[in-house]
This record gives sequence, C-alpha cells and structure tokens, in this order.
Amino acid sequence: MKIVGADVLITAPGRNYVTLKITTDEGLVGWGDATLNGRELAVASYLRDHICPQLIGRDAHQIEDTWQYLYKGAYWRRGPVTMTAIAAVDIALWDIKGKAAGLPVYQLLGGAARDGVMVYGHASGESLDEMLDDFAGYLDSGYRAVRAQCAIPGMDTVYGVHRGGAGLYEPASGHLPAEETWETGPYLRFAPRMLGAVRERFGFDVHLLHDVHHRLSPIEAGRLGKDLEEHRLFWMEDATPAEDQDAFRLIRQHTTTPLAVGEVFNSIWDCQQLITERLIDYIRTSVSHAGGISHLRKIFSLAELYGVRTGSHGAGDLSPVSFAAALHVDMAVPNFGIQEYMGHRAPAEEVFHTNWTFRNGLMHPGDAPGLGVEVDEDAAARFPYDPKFLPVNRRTDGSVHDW
Ligand code: KDG
Ligand code: MG
Repeated sequence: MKIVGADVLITAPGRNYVTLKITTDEGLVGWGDATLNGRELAVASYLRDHICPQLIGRDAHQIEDTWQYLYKGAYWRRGPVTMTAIAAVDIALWDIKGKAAGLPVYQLLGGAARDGVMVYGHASGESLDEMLDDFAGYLDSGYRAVRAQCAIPGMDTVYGVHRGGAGLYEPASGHLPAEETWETGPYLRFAPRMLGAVRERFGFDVHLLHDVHHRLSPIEAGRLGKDLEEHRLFWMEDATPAEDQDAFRLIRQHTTTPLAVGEVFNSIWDCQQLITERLIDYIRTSVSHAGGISHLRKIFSLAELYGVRTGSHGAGDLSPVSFAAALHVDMAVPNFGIQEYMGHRAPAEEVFHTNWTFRNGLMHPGDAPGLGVEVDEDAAARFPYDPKFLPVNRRTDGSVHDW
C-alpha cells in the first residue's frame, strides 16, 4: 500500500492545531497531530518542506522503517520540532494500519490490558473556595483523579487557573507573549495549605495531583515535596526545569512524594537517566511530542523495566488525534499509571469527530478501525490559523523565570 498524498492542515477551532493527512493508493486516510503550542508553523514547514515529499511512494505499512528513515536520515537528532513532525507521520501510519486491518490501534499494540484508562481532570479557581467547588464538580462527574491548581493570594497570574469561572484555561494568547509575574516564596507557603484544603474537604479516596510547572530549584522542590507528604499526592509534576535530570536525585533525597516529569521531553534519551536511576515515578512524555506511538512505546517499555509508570501529557493543546493515540497506547501498556485529560474547547468537536467514551472516571478509545478520529476538512477551513504564544514569566525584580 503506497502513500500517494501527505498534506498539512492548520486550523484553530478554539486554539491552533496542526494536522497531517496521509492518503494511500488504496484510498485509506490516516491522521497525525503535529501541534507544538506557540511554534506551530515551524512543524508545519518541517513537514511540508522536508518530510511530505519524502513520504510519497513509500509503503504505508512500514511504520518502523519510515520512523528510522526520518530520524536517522535527518542527521540532526531530537528536538521538539523534528520529533513532533516524525510523531505526526507515525501516528497517521498507525491510523492507516488499523483501518487496513479493520481493528482499533490498541488491538495492534497487543490488545486491552485494562477495561479503561483512568484520567485526571483539571480543577482550578481564582480563590480556594472556587477551586474546591470546581474540584467537587469533577467528583460529581465520576472522576477518580483530579489535579488542583489555584491562584495565589497576592499574585496576579498563576499557571493552570482558568479565569472567570469554570472552563478550560488557555495559556496561549496574542501576537506577542503575555508576561506573567512569579515569586517562589508565596507559592511555597500557599501550596501545602491549598492541597491540604482538598484533603480536608474530600478526604483521601480521590487521587490528588499538582503541577509545579518547572518553577522551583531542586532544594525548594525537596522542601515542597516534604511539606506535601501528609497530603499523599498521586504526584508532584515538573517540580524543577526538566532538562536538569540530576536535580531529581536531590529532590528524591528529601521526599517520598511521587515525582512526575516529561511533558517537554522528545525522545527516550531525555528519559534514560531518570528512568534507569529510578529518579522519577511517572514518565509524562506525550505521543505527539515524543516521536509518535512507536517511540512512546519504547519509552514506556524502558520505564516498565524500572518500575516507572506512565502518565502521558494530555493538555488541550494536543489535538484530539493525539489524545486518541494516547488512549490506545494507555489501553495496551502493562505499566500504565494515569492519563491527563484536559479536554478541548467546544468548536474542536466540529472539526475532530471522536469515538472515545468516559464512564466512571475511565476512558476508552472506542473500537472504530484505526485511531477512531476523523477530521472534517470543510469545518477545519472555517477556523483559520490564529497566531498565539505561550506566556513568559518574570520575577518581581524583572528577571526572566521558567514559566
Ligand atoms: O503548551 C503547554 C501546555 O501543554 C502545558 O503548560 C500544560 O503543563 C501542562 C499540563 O500538565 O497539562
Ligand atoms: Mg504539566
């Protein structure tokens, strides 16, 4: 089965998504997500100008060979742009293989290893009470796991808080990055109180997660982990900037709070030390930023050997194609931990028609052949690209800080 078409669609139904469409001479179509938040056009160009012409005429069934050809053939290794582009090709080819076989992708990955995929939702609020009410809403909807983020008294902006009541927060904005302000002291004082309030109101039966979003030094992270131990978190995410892997050794020496990291990683090489030295408990690489289904499976298999579980990134800036691909992998891997599910803004469902279901806190990708997501190109054309950036963070003295 030969590839006869490879085209890139850019659409913004609620936010920007870059989608790769691969067509075969048998009339099968596969979809891949190529969205890299705030740097969308770089991946679109990488695909259109460098990868798509190389795909024409290749055997659509040779997924691993195509992966190796694109990775080793580029000579330049890793990096978010390259690995997101390769991921889009890989995801689209798995979609095609499933459609050719008449099977959902998780069946091709070894079949269901569980009834469904436990997901966590995002509770947040501009005050503690608002966050707790939002949290209660997730429990009422059946979630077994919820992430809690809250505005910090005295600080204007904080990651992960949706403004103006319930709904999806959207960090990307404007033609230039918005600037936010950060101070570590107030956060370190507030976070244990905030997460303690969740335990006080809802008890310990719900899995509680929190995202630090790369903002602490290693010793600050160690102290926060220690302060949070009594609240029994499912995980403390991205405690320090993720590229400094040795930092996790220091955090580990100070706390038993489980550690998760990896949403900004692109390859198994970024995860190697953290996994093999057992410095983390959950690896959070995403299917669309870490080389697709083929590469994500290798990362998860390495993690399995070392008792590290999975917890794939699933923010709303990963398209429904990505999210479906993540669910298929989650269904099949033995060391599944949890899956993030932030959801997508309403217009996205006009463009991306999905098959997944949610019941009792568990999601299932559905049994449609392939990934189970189809893209309506006419609907996509109604939502033109809308340039946006992620925010930049500054401390109150004006110096740039990790966002
Ligand atoms: O584009 C950046 C977002 O994907 C990221 O800020 C979301 O940290 C995030 C999360 O855990 O969902
Ligand atoms: Mg995160």
